[in-house]
Amino acid sequence: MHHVLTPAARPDIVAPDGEAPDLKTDVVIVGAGFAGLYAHYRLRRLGLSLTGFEAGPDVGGTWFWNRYPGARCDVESLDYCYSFSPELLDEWRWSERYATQPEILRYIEHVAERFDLRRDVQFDTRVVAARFDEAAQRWIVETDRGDRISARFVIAATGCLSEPKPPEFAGLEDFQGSWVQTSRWPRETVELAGKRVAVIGTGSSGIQSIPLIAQQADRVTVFQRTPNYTLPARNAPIDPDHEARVRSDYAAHIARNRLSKSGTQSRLATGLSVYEIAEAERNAAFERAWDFGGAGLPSLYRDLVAELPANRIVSDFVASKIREIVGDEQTAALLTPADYPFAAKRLCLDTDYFATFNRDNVELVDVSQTRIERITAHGVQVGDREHPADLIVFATGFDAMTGSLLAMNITGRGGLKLKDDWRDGPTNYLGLMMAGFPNLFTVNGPGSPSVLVNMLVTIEHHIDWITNCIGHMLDKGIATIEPDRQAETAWSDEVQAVGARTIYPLAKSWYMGDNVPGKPRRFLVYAGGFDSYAARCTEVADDGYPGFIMSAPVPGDASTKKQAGETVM
Ligand code: NA7
Repeated sequence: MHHVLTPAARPDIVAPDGEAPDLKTDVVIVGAGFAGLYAHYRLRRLGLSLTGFEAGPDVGGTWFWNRYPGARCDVESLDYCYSFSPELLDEWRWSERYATQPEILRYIEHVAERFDLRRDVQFDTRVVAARFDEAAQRWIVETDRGDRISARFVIAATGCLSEPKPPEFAGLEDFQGSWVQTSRWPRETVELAGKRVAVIGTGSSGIQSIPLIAQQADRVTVFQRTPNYTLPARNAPIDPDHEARVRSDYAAHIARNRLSKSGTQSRLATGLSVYEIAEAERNAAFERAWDFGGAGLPSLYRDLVAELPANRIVSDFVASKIREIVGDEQTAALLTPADYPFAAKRLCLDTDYFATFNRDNVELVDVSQTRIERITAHGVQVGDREHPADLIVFATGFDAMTGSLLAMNITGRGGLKLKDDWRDGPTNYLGLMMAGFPNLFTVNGPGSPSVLVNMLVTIEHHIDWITNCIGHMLDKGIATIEPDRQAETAWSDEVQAVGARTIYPLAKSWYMGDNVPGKPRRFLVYAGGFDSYAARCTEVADDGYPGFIMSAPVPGDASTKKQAGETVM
């Protein structure tokens, strides 16, 4: 399923003069995960020529790469799917409340097949540079296969959690066993039986995989730098009654998702303050939420997450659950987050995570004070103890939100490099576009609601907005669009101000850039809720794109279709 585009393969395309690119296209779409594929679907309908690049050998993005044991979505299946096609919604049936990685990947493959979305994608190809040519008002995109493409628009559908942190431990080259990253888990079976496995990292990937690794491996040593809050998923086959209710009016269900803060609807939210409820009643409700499973607990009362004393009530409840489940008191204490509020780091959902530490073959090693010193030939050295291992699993996370964009070596107007422009942290307008980088759209970019929201909702929203924007430009004969600096600064300041009013800055997390050494500390997500964000984006488009600069085409450039040209400030 791989084809390479060459001028010979596209005789309709004429290379422009100058540094002749191999190919001229209307839009380069980087990535063929959920976002990239939907971009192909929508933009094809505008009649544009598309060229997609995907680093992996097939579609799937995040769900292609993260195939570690236990990888599963933490948004319910009936919500974590495309909504653009009623027929697709109707014909695809999910088997579980929370879909596994293989099932989600099968779904993405089905969508690619059904709508013929692989057609314009060149797989096994990574974009290594993108430079805006001001004279031609076009992007020159280069790949690791040596392609040079001239494109009018670039859509970075590159994912929020796509650039894994490299294992940052001295001595790895001396290790005589083998090692894997959860985010690059091999497609071949990784033999765990009879192995002593070291797992480094207890974020979502560690929390999902450790219980399954422990069922197969001989011994598991878990290295934990920071304990995480995690709630039982209570995954199960989809509840037929719930499914029937959703399907009885799926369109209305989706419409409600789109009008919500998080792109999903909690089945537990009461709308009440925790202080309006008597303690016994509240504790009973907490217990029911714990038993119901999923991420509903924090939504039970409206002030549980954002208000610190209320947050303390729910974090104490989770701590009591950990003590109840984990037999060894010291291990229970180590597994209990102590120095940051509930849900300030991304909340995890698990299946039997805490109970796994009751197994005889599992040991928890606290590396919060004494750090992992190095990897030795035979294991992991912490202080004066060497923990033997045959296999090391790095579940150490990603250079989130900005990593995959910066990895593309993007250069805008006047030779401005994105990595210099973002030296103090990312800035953009609406999380969609950067000043000085015309016609380059980011999907779920930093400063948009992205990871705080059901990503399928934000993906469809961003791609729809981008498609409408490009459609508007084609109609009006506009060559380029980019935000003005003032609008960019105002938006970026607002993202920080909204973030500062939340609990997120109170933890060290990838939301804040804390997990990557040297990364500036800055809140990377818009926390004002999807509903108000989407309304804002609609308003900007309806009002003729205030905050954006639009320019007329270069004389003689037929690719803009219409020559009218207008400037909108
Ligand atoms: P996360 O959530 O970033 O978790 C990474 C884990 O690895 C976390 O526990 C880190 O501890 C730990 N880590 C990272 N570097 C080190 C070093 N050098 N030493 C010890 N421990 C380390 O990534 P995930 O892949 O689990 O999840 C990412 C998201 O994907 C998740 O939130 C879901 O949205 C899906 P730390 O907490 O930084 O002290």
